[in-house]
Amino acid sequence: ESKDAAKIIENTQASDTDSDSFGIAEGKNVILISMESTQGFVINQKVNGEELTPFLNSLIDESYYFSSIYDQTAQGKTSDSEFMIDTGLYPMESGAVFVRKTENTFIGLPHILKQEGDYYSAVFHGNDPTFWNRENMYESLGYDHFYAKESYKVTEENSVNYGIKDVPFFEQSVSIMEELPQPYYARFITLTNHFPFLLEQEDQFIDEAETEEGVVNRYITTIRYQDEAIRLFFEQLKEKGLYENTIFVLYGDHYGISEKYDHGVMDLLNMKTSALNRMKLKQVPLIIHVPGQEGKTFTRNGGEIDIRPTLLHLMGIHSEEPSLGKNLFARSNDHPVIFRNGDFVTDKYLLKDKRCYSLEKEELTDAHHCEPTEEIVREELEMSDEIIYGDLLRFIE
Ligand code: GP9
Ligand code: MN
Repeated sequence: ESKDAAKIIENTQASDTDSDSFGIAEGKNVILISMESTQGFVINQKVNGEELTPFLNSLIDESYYFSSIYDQTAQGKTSDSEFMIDTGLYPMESGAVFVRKTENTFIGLPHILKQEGDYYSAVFHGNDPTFWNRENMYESLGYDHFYAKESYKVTEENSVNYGIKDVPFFEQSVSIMEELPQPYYARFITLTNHFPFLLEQEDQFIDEAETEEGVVNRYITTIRYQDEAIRLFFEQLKEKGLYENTIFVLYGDHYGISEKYDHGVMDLLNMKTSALNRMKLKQVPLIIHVPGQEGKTFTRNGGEIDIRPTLLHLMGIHSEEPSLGKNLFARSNDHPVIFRNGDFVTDKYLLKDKRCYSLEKEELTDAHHCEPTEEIVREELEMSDEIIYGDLLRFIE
């Protein structure tokens, strides 16, 4: 068993390719913001003449912005995105790895950062610590502390939908952060922009959209609210002197509008409903900001699984721990972005619901165009599954 394990581990050992940006964030604090249900289409998008994300849009002007990153989560939703970012492994086909595999040995980002730079790791999130079994899984992933609901003053007034609203959440988090040992790796998980996107009038900084889908119309307002909350967070970090020496990674955790409602988005964006456009809506924003840096947009494809190697690259860490992600600064465009159900997208082809499309011709194409890539996809998912089901990382020193 340990021999097979060694082979799989060897096959998944990350190898980084150099680029100019290697090490630009070495030794800095790391702040990750997991933006609830935030899809790529909201970036630089206006509705009724108003920007949906004015702050994120301005941040992008001075950040690395990856505009073609895909949601690769499965049933574990937010927790699957966390899992991919911390481990570089794929989520499970059914159920949530956060719930089912807490007993496994993992080599999470917290472990790597602790080892390489004595980082302190913490997660901040206003929901119950038991949600997605986070309290247990964070321990397996190597976190030092989880600031969950009981770390916040949560009242009826400062809550909506799942819990504390993003503005008070960030505000209260900043006071906790002043006490954190540095350098730190801290993840903040927003909550207000969660289905069914409820928001009181006083928090609506933009009018609802006017599509025939109420879910989409409300989504606009909670997206705009989240943007404001993040703007205030940055402002407070600057005031406390916590901004300059930090690298920020902001990403959408997964879709917000499910396919059932996406005709409303198509309507909002004047798009026609097609497999290709549906796949486009699976994009989530990824923004990496290092204070003082010049903005640059990368349109090449990638997925959430690629965030970990990209971050390690910027931090100047050549990690050889198993990972299925690729450094986005060097990722080759013909390597597929893999979805848990076996679908994929490359620069030329899209496999969606087992049907093969040519992106160039924007139409269905012969299945044989997709077959060689399907094989790569199967192998990659299989390696990830073997590591998870076999608990193979326990064989690593
Ligand atoms: C709950 C929040 C939302 O704490 O992270 O979870 P989701 O339903 O998006 O997976
Ligand atoms: Mn979520």
